[in-house]
Amino acid sequence: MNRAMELALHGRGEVSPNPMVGCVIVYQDKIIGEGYHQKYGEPHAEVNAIHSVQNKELLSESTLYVNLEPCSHFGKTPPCADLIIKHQIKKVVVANLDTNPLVAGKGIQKLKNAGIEVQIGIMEKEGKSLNKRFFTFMKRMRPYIILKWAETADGYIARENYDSKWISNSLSRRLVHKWRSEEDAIMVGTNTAFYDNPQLNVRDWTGRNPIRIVIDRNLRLPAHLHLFDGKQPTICYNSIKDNISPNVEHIKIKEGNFIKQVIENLYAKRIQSVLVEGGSGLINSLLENDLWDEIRVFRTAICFGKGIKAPQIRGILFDRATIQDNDLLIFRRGDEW
Ligand code: AOF
Ligand code: ZN
Repeated sequence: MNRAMELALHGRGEVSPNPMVGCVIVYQDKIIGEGYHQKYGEPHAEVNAIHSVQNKELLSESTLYVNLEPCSHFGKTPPCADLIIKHQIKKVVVANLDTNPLVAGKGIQKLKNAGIEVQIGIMEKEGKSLNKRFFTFMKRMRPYIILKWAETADGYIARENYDSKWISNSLSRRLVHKWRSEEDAIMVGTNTAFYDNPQLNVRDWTGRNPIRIVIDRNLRLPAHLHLFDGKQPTICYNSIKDNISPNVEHIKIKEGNFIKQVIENLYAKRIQSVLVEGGSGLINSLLENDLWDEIRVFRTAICFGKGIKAPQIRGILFDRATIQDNDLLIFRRGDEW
């Protein structure tokens, strides 16, 4: 199962909004086949693993390990459960049930009905963590939301003039580029877009550029900002107009809870994860509405004395690291699964 999850990770950044799935086939304690879900819309892990087995006659005496329940539905591809049954695989070991309502236990049932021995829950926690984005998307019907900021030792994220230089260091910033490549979208508020003029792309790492999302209720942001350069798909949520132009898609939000509707719209667009890079206004409104899953904070020894207050951290410390003169602290909700 460890190997299956290792394989699954190769799909990172390519399979969303599908989960990352890997599969290993074992005959007499030897791996005879491997595969993983490589790209959204393409064959599932089990199909690739079964196809990789040279001597298909061994399958009826083999065990198949897969980190997600084999699917039972006709989606972009036919059901994996049917393929497993067709090859009369002896035993199937699964980490997590598929919470997609189209599957949700039906895959397991199909296998059992065909007389296949099924074992569920091996490395369940690791599997949930691996596919935290997919499971959150299914359970909470919204993207997995990561809040990120850098703060001084005395709790500021910027000076009064919004200058936020000298908090994070070059290595931390490079790490953020890696993070950008791992999520479907990246989101900033109006002030961050205006004062930092960020490009929100992946320059200091190798990987795919996320969709850029900016909140600009009253359309105050000037068109010359990097965000509107047309180099990446960009969405601007506002209260004024719906419009699609080559450089930016404007989406009008109705009266009511603005940020909640933004997140609902991201779900409707099947954006499975979003990295929120500030500023404090946007992050605070997400925290207040309980719309978050993970907080990643860089903390430096420098003090500003005054400025723009950092949001209040919540959650449970999940991981920490030292990156040159920054401490990196990662918090999670603690009620994920
Ligand atoms: C599996 N093995 O490798 C994956 C599964 O549109 P489709 O056909 O690609 O189906 C997508 C759904 O299938 C996805 O939402 C999830 O429930 C399941 N993904 N299942 O047996 C795989 N990637
Ligand atoms: Zn499948």
